[in-house]
Amino acid sequence: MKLKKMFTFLLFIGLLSANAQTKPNIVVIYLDDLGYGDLSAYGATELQTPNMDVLANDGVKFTNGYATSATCTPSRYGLLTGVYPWRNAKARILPGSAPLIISTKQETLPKMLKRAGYQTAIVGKWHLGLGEGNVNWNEHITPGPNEVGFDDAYILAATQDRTPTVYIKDGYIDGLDKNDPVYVSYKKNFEGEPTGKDNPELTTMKWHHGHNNSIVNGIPRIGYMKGGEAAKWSDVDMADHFLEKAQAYVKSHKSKPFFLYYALQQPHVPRTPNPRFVGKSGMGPRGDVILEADWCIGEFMKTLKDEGILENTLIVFSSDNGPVLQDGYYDDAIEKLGKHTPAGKLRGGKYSLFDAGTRVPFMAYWKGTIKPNESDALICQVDLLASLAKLVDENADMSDSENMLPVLLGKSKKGRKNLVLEAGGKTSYRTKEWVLIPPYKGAKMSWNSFVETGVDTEFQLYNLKDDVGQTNNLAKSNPKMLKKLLAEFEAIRGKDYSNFKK
Ligand code: NG6
Ligand code: CA
Repeated sequence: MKLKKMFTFLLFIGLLSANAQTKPNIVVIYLDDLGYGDLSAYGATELQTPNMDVLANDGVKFTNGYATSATCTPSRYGLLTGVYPWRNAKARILPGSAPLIISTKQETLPKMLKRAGYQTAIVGKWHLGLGEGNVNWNEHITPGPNEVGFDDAYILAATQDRTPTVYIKDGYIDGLDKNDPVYVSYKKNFEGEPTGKDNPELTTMKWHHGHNNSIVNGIPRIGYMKGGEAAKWSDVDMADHFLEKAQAYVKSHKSKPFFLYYALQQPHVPRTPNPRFVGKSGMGPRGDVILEADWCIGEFMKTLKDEGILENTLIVFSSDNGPVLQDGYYDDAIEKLGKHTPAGKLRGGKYSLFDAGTRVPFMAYWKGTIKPNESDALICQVDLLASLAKLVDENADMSDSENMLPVLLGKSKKGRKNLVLEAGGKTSYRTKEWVLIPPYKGAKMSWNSFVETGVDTEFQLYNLKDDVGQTNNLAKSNPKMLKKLLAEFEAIRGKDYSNFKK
């Protein structure tokens, strides 16, 4: 009798662990400002990205994969909530002192996966705000990632070029010395603290636009900060630091299904390659940090393999917005670019309503399950919520997210019918073939004067099938299509979308 009980118990445990293995781990690898043409798998010839290429060439490589926005905060909002960022007026590039813009009551990707039994974690860039305003950085900083679904969070609060320049672990500044408290302000400097503007002699990186407030590690930042000496990050070690955290997480959580959002900081400014990568690309720091990110991804994949979980892990790779060269510092990104085309054949870049603003590298890799495949299906990061919910057999409170699981896994090429994309608060409409950009008031070039924003006071209509570079405006010659697309766009977006009235 006893033996029989023991046997039943063992069978039960066996079933439990078998069940655990039916749910794959899910990793989202998310880069910052990596362009459609920055990977060799997407046609770059001047840069080699062998590890990212594995994900593209041995997984599904999407050629019509989109971020929801041409900047960071809104894109990350769309990715994590399944809601178009233009529905939330607060989803704009945030200062490091901004409050959390995801409601703690809102559905999120990690919350959904938690309900499905997943362990959830973020390592890397957050940039969705923290706290409820007037954060005391020396106490528990909340709400933040932990309150919107992440069991574990090891983050940089905003961007590498913004204060506070410290890591935050589950709501507490990592390595903070209580006797040297951290103060942050985006309004005024703290008395006696040097700034990039007044103390250029203390800087090792030269600012060219903004980026002239507090100086940390010789780099002038956006935003002021005082204190927290021991907790300040080392810029050149940031990539290694996040990689180590991501690897450690995988090792310590591999016995149960996990969701890891690994949000690398490259190639956003300030570009600070570790000395191991300096000069490796011949393209200056921007190329060097892309190679560094590629190496990190290779090392991370090795960990998955060594831990025996590579074949039970779905990896989705993408970038939060398109590429930019000079974005706040003089760092040779333009001077040393050579023949490299970060946007590939696309027009525009970060900040742009043209396609390079939001069309980004997008791959899904799952060794042994996904067959290598190139897909031109229209898919967006906002779809991960619904698609992954389907994968793990969980309900999700969906808004703009569409179930693209068969597309994600390469079993179907029937993508979305349409998308409403955002740049600088302005929106455009994309179908499989067409792009409609309605008229807006505003600058034709971005603040750094290097990127076309796509803003015009005339309607723009492009057929991407024959004109991927968006040079031939068909708005006047094809009024029928213009009318049709405008009606479809307004049905989703509403009529009150433009700041421009004729
Ligand atoms: C802009 C910054 C830019 C970059 C960007 C955020 C200026 C003039 N420009 O406001 O350098 O930090 O914000 O980039 O300050 S993002 O990828 O996080 O959206
Ligand atoms: Ca970005």
